Amino acid sequence: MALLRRLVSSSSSSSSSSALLRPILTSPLSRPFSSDQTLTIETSVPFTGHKIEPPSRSVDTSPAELLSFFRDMSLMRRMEIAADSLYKAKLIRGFCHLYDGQEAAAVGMEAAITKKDSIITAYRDHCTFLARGGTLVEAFAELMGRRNGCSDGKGGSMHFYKKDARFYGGHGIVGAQVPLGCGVAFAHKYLKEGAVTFALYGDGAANQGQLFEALNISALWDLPVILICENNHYGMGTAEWRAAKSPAYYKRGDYVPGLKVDGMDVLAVKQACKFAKEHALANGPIILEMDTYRYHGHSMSDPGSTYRTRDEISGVRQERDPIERVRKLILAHELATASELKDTEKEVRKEVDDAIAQAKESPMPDPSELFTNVYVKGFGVESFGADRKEVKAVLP
Ligand SMILES: Cc1ncc(C[n+]2csc(CCOP(=O)(O)OP(=O)(O)O)c2C)c(N)n1
Ligand SMILES: [Mg+2]
Repeated sequence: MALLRRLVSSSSSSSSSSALLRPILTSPLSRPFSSDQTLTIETSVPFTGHKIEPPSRSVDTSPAELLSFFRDMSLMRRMEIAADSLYKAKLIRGFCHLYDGQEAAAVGMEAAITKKDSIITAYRDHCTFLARGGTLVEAFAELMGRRNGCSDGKGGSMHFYKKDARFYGGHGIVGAQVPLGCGVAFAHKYLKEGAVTFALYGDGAANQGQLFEALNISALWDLPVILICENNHYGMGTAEWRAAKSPAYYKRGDYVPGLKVDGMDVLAVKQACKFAKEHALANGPIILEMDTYRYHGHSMSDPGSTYRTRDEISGVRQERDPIERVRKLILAHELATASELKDTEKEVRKEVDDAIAQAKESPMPDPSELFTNVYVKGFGVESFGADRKEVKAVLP
């Protein structure tokens, strides 16, 4: 049972509030807390460190932050479930990897950092985009290949971007985003920005050679990069024990410190990311392994039930679900009633439905856009034959 201490302090929580925050406290005076009061909550599982002393399990939060966590994660869950339906209705085509189950990682990370910091991830990217301040309309329009999408409808599910919030995608080649993230961290250091990069990858990607190469140079140059291994225990249909000699991913950096984190506990994620950011700015890279779970199959072509049991999935839902964990905390501390939380879920549902309707109104990209934003503007690209002598085509 999580330990909650009520502090008398009326100062607001030290973390930045979420981009999606909409307080749902309707009558704060009837509540035992004011919305910005500091609450200190202990994580249910301790952190485990590798070559580093782990941070405290006591996490500072506030009623407003817990309510925003509930709302944000519910919105993400609803978005992913709606994307599943749109895919089945053939309104979304191509690849589509859903994030439901893993929401605490995206939301907790965002609560610990600012938009000066950068994030780069793989193809399971819808919720990270939302957490960075992207809108539901941009997300659904992108999924449906429409012009109002966050990548002008040309990237689809795997290639969400939000450059103004330093979200650099959205990458399909397993592990390839990690060296890119280390490069972004190099830029932060070179430009003396005091910012860090969070480079996310999966347990399957953790076995990729390029990760170790990028980590070596990042450690050598003390780059402010945080490698986050979102360990959902499967790489497509392969369980981690079939793919990894050592599934202790937080230790896999050898000489680089690491931390194992309960990735289903949004407060633990927030604490770990705050700690990692401070560490990375002062000392260079650190690995965070987030122990998490995906409810859906790997992608829409995977029912997700042939390589794991239904009991395993329902067990995680019952015991570790990140949204239910926050709901219980809110109810236990009377920050909102069960019916107010249900109302929030109804609001979220409507918000998602409205966004889908709006996204459907967006036109498809114009055929003249086929090559724009693919190659550097103005450079033009020449396509050669195999002998590099004969120019086959000149692209805009
Ligand atoms: C270099 C490369 N190899 C193989 C693939 C095919 N592939 C796509 S996702 C995936 C599994 C990755 O699993 P993990 O890193 O655990 O991420 P998760 O899907 O669980 O989030 C594989 C093998 C690919 N996209 N790129
Ligand atoms: Mg995985």
